[in-house]
Amino acid sequence: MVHDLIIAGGCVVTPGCVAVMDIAVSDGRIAALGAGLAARARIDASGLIVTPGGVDPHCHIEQMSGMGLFNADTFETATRSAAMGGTTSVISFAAQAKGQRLADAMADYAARAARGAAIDHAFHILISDPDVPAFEDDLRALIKAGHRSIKLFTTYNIGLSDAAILRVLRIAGSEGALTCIHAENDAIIADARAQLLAEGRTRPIDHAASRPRAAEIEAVSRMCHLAELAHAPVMIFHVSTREAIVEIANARARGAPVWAETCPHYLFQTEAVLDRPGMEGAKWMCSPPQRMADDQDALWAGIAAGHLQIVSSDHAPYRYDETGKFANGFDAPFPAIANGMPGLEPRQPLMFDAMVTRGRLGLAGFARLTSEAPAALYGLQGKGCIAPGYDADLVLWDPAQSRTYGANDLHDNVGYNPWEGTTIAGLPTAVFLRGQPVMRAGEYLGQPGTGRWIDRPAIGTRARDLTGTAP
Ligand code: DUC
Ligand code: ZN
Ligand code: ZN
Repeated sequence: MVHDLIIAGGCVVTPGCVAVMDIAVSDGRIAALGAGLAARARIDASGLIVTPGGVDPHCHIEQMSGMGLFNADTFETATRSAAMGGTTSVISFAAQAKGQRLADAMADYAARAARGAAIDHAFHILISDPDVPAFEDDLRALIKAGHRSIKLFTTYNIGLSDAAILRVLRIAGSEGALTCIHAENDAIIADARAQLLAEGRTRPIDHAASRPRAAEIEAVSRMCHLAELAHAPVMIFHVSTREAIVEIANARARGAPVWAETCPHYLFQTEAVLDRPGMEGAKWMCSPPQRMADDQDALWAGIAAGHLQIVSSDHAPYRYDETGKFANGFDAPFPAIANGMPGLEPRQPLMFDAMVTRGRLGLAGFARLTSEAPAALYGLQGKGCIAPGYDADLVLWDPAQSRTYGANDLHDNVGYNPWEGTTIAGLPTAVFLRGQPVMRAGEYLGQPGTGRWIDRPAIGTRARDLTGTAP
């Protein structure tokens, strides 16, 4: 058989092995792996590493924040940036405004993504108001239609009560959806914030003290118990502390249906980034905040032990100007500064540098953490693996190339790079989405509107065991 394309002679990361082989692509899918395959076009990948396209299951795109501020990125700019870094699938949020029907929120986000996205995408149903008309009917219908993940908060002005969370978990569990949770204790945060403000401590570095470790630890523990009680799977978002990992590990050991992710800014940054001169620390403000070196060690150990299964970006883009971080003034106190930073583009290069170039858990671990596990756990059909039948979402990496990030060299719409000055070794040199190049040699080749919505007939938490599989 003559295929459309062969990517020849790369070191290919498949679920079973890492070996030099050819990848044959036909009709946008991986048709065969092996040697001596025939095709109409051929790309020489010798000396390169070929991994599955990155799957980023936690990014905020064209979304209104809890503070009522719109993201800096559109679907067009965010997915351009993702593709440039080697990510070919994203899950962002269909965020329900208070009083809005869930079905209307989903229709709005889906239409905007269909127009703008250049890579494939799905949505978490973000619940901010479970008291709207037809809430339960809409939620069940959306899950049945393939939107198989939900997002909720225990804090911010859209945090849900434990009773509401339990109600959502019961629906999600019975319909087959995974519930993602931003887990921080709202009362602990409010108390810490009030004390800091009373002492006149308002700078970006004070944001760290305003989200005490106990806030995460307590809420993670509580959410694990609610998941266990409701027999409903949960994904704990952006774990940052050593103690929260212990809570997750203990819950999993009890058999609770709990999964968890962390993000590059918790693995590679500490709260010291918030203590830059003047207001500059605002660039790195996110919640939970970056922690300590000891927490970084615990996160890596938690990944190695299988307690954490995913590294996402939590891309939450706000410009360092009056449209974003300083929408409430250039001297705004920390509670009035938007939380979040860009991360879609650097996630894969940062993780490749740490895991492959520096050897922390290796190539198989990199592919599993950043592609295979998120695709499997969120049920993204045809994504996350280099194997026959899967979409030909592929990244070619040159392990011999390196770069140092500059001040504004990402392809999003944020205007600053929180990784400025960081050197990464091992760079993506070509990225393919369903067999079509979306980046080659640093040139963006994607097209807005060509990304497709990814159907999710079932979530994969029970289908595959991705835990405890450290190499
Ligand atoms: N924290 C969140 O919970 N969401 C977006 C960004 C952030 O820092
Ligand atoms: Zn969050
Ligand atoms: Zn987030």
